Order: sequence, then C-alpha cells, then structure tokens
Amino acid sequence: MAAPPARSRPILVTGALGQIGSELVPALRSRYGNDQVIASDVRVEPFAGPTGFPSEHLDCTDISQLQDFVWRHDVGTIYHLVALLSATAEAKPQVAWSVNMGSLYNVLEVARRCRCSVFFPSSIGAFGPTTPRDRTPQVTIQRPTTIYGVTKVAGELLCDYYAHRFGVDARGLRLPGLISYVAPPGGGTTDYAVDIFYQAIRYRHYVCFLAADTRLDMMYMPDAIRAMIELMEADPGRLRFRNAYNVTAMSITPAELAAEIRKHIPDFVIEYRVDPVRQAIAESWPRSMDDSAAREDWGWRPKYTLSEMVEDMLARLTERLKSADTSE
Ligand code: AKB
Repeated sequence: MAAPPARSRPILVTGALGQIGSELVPALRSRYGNDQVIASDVRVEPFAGPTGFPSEHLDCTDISQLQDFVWRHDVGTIYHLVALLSATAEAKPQVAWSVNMGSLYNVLEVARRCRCSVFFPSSIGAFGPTTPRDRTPQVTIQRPTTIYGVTKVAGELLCDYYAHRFGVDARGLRLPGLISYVAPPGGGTTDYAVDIFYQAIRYRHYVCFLAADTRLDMMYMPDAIRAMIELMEADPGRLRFRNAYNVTAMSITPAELAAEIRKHIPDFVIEYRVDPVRQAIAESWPRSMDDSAAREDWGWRPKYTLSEMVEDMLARLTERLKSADTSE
C-alpha cells in the first residue's frame, strides 16, 4: 500500500467488536496512529476482550447519541460495520431492518451534517436468484429474496443517494464470505468457512450446514481489510461506482475447502447436514463475482489464494487456540 495520507479528523469504527472490526481497528491504528481511530460498539466489554482493544459504547440506531459522539470526537470518517448477518436477519427480519437500515440512515444523516466520509460494507447478499450467478457483473439485476439482501441493496442505494444529492463521500464494497481467525462471525451463511477451521483443529471433524458443492465467493480477512482501506484512500475522480464495488479472492465449495485442509490434517473428516434456510440463501447468491471494475478503478488485487489462506489460517488459529487453552 502507498504511504498513508495525512489525517486531520479521526476515524470512527461502528460495530468494532464484530468479525471485521476486530481486525480493521488494529489495521487502521497501525496505519494512521492509535489516537486517529475510535472503536465503538453497542456491546460493552468490561475488558479489552478477544480483540485486544477497548471500545466505547455507541448505539447507532439512536441518532442523537451518534450525532453527539461524532461532534464530541470531531469524527471525519465512519466505517459503519453494524449489521445483522444473513441467517440471523432471516430469523428476525423486523430487527434486521431496524438495525441495518436504521443505523445506516443515521450514519449518513450525521455524515451529511458533519461532513464525514462513510464506508459501507455491502455483500454478495445484495444479489438474488435472478442475478447471473457466474462472473456476476458489477452492474446487474439485484432482486435479493432475503431481508439481509434487501437491506444491502437499499443501503447501496441510500449511500449513492447521499453521495449524489448531498455530496457525502460514501463508498462501499460487495464483500464475499470472510475467513478470519481473530473473531468468529455470527449468524452468516458463509460462516461454515470459518467454523470448519475451529472444528478441524480441535476435533478433526466438521458437520457442514451447506451441501458439499455449494460454490460461493470467499476472501481472507487481511485482503478484505486492505480492500476497505485502499477504497477509502482511492482518488475519488477514479471511482466510476461508489456503492458498491464487487471484490472477491476465491470461489470455493465446502468440499474443496475440506480437501485443502486435509493436505495439512490428513485425518480430517467432513460430513454434511444441510440447513435448508442457509442452503436456500446460498443458492440465491453468486457463485463467483466479476471484480474487474475494482481492479481497473482503484487497483484492487487479492493476495491470498485458497492454499495460502488455508496454510496461514491453520497456523494462526492453532496458535490462538493454544494460548486461549493455556490461559483458561
Ligand atoms: C453472510 O453470510 O451473511 C455474510 C455475507 C456474505 O454477507 N458473511
């Protein structure tokens, strides 16, 4: 990555204790300095927690709390990570709408008033069963059939509206399933690709809730974090799109991931007990996205292939689980 641009106003990360925030906050701090990045979450952790950093309490569904927070800290950029993931959202659609959309509306409104930039994580979930599933284009049909997808498409449109109508510098990525060892995801359809590593290391056995041949886009978290930072630092004049750019690193099935893990843990066994809800969600999503617009406009390139990701993930998660076991 190029040298970081000078910053005058700090960055706020909302939902910082989740899967992405747990790695985004340290990455932003090492790039811009500790005092330039404020971590916030609606959860209150008495200690630093698994992420290793303390965070401030902030409920983004309360606009006056958010407005006060942004004024008080003179925030200049908001990475808005608050959201219920696809499977949880499907179980609680009303809550998903009010959290995912309510918080995003508040963030954009406060960004308009306080002249903040906004990062919004969209998802492969923003597509639906009528979208072309292979090499899914940057601009295509978006008729998702999940409430999660509805909030992602509406979120993309709302960000674009605020960008065009009010000049808010809002940018976003359509992220695939993210694989990481720092904090587990919760309630997603792609979570199998993280769970499988925990179970492979601990028990050499995993029962997968998606069918063996369910192909979906995935990305290792270090690539995803770099993508977010690179997009937010990109020259705005080069961005043909704002919300949101397709990005991907690999298109894999549970069977292929298990075969790669077996190269390191030869006695690893995977079984399949398909959860119809998550299987239906997965089958409505792209098998692989075309991310050429991101490559052309701001130089996006993933670094980790499937084999590099599996090797790194197994080494780091084994280390992490060992130190967690010894500290218990
Ligand atoms: C989920 O599975 O809900 C998320 C996503 C792909 O947006 N990981």
